[in-house]
Amino acid sequence: MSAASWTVGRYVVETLAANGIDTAFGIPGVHNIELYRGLELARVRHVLVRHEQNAVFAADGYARASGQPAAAFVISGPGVTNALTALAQAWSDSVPVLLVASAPSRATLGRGWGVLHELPDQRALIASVTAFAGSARSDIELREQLRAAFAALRGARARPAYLDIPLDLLGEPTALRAEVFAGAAAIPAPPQHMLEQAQQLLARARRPMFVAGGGARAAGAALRQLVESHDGYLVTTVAGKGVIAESHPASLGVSLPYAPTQELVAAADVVVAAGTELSETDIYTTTRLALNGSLVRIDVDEHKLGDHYGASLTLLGDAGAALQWLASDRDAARGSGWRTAVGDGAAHRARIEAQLPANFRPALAVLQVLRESLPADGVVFSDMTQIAYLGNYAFPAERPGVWFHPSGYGALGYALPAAIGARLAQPQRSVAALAGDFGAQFTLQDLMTAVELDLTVPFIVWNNQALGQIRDDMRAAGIAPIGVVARNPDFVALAHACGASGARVRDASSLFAALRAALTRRGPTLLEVDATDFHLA
Ligand SMILES: Cc1ncc(C[n+]2csc(CCOP(=O)(O)OP(=O)(O)O)c2C)c(N)n1
Ligand SMILES: [Mg+2]
Repeated sequence: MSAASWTVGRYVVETLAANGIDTAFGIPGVHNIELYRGLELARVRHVLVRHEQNAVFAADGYARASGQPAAAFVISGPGVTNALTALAQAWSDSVPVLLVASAPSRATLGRGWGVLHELPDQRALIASVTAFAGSARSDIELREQLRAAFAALRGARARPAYLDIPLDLLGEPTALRAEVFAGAAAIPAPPQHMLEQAQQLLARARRPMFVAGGGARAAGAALRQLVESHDGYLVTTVAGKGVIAESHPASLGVSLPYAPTQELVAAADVVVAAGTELSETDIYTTTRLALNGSLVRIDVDEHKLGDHYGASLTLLGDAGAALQWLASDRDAARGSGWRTAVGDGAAHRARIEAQLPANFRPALAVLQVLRESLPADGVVFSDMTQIAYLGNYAFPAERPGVWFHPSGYGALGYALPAAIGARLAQPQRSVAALAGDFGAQFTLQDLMTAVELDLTVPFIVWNNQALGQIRDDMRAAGIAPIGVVARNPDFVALAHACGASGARVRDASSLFAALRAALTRRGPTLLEVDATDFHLA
């Protein structure tokens, strides 16, 4: 096709490519085929998935692993509604995913004529889980919406964006050409006078505690200096996992859900919470941490600063820049003596681990084997399963970006498609998926995508023959366990039927050997771990 006859569909793809998007996960349909016209010419790779939810989960994994926005292409109506759960997951965890959908033709929109794939208001359905949702009626409007979508994806708090384009518009010729939209402006540090107030609070602190979330992921060096010079502690959320090595003496790891850490946070006289929502899913067991000291919030999201915590001091701006400023105050190196008196991270973790029930040991062993079999920069994508709730804390992370979990929204089925996306984003890194026996079945069909693309992805299925957490919760609540035991497929045979490798393992040394082999084999390997009869050696 000559440049003179670009369609709007091609213009969209060329614009995505010009702005750094090199992969689109999707499923074509008659409504959006015009998006596919330009895919090859625009150097954008298309990855055909087996369900639109998985297109967005894969784009999410791509974005989390690479830090770059990723795209998903879906059709109007069912393509959009299928994608909605995964988009909500990306919203909840602040992941920059762009969903591009078709819409029925302009003349029919909102009229209720019952055209194919009709929704009363497709854009409205999506708008609440995106930072920008546009529905274009002309190429000129589309151009402004693309600009706005990229601004949202690259915003201070990166979040999903959505565009829908009527199918008749997608096929129209346009004189527009791809352009590179201006990059996001650097996020400013909080105002100087606020930083100085935080500095003074910290200078007087006797028992300082730092809490780091995803917004502080890039601030490891500053956080390390701060906890060292103040003899304080650092605890992270899952999104901040590994921001400083979890073996560092000041690190309490991802332990906010555990009583010993909640007690330590309550005993702190200054708590600096940087780039974290401090939400229920960061803490569990409660929606609000008990605090007795002063709370300093640092966040790019103004809304978080005014939430139910009622912070003593709120710093609006980039958490990394703020922490760097605070850490550069060399005179502040006074050493409060708190950590020296109370004990370091390792001693604290020993207290947590002493409280874990004995039946957690097999899961702990599997997490340890996973750590040992993966290279230092290997990545794990986990699902909503008991072993992952434990792994949020217990999987050892010596750097950020090696353990991902669908924390905020908690959507089952996340792990496998997200791992596929991550492996495509970073083919030089080892990527594994970890799911429970029930959650695995939500998105298992995308094993075929990994087979088709020869993706080396070990897929560990933690098979406890139950919806384990729900069963345990029912028992604890005195409810007869109903709907929590499901008949499973023969996972290994199913893997083989898909053309994947597969094996069943029930001891740590076989798991280690199987994982090492899976990490070098072309194509995916499903490893079913027998959780009800697992041997630690
Ligand atoms: C989409 C969705 N539906 C339902 C749930 C509720 N839920 C959370 S965990 C779970 C059971 C998962 O079972 P399994 O994957 O076997 O993990 P286990 O708890 O046994 O380790 C369910 C139904 C959810 N989180 N997401
Ligand atoms: Mg289970």
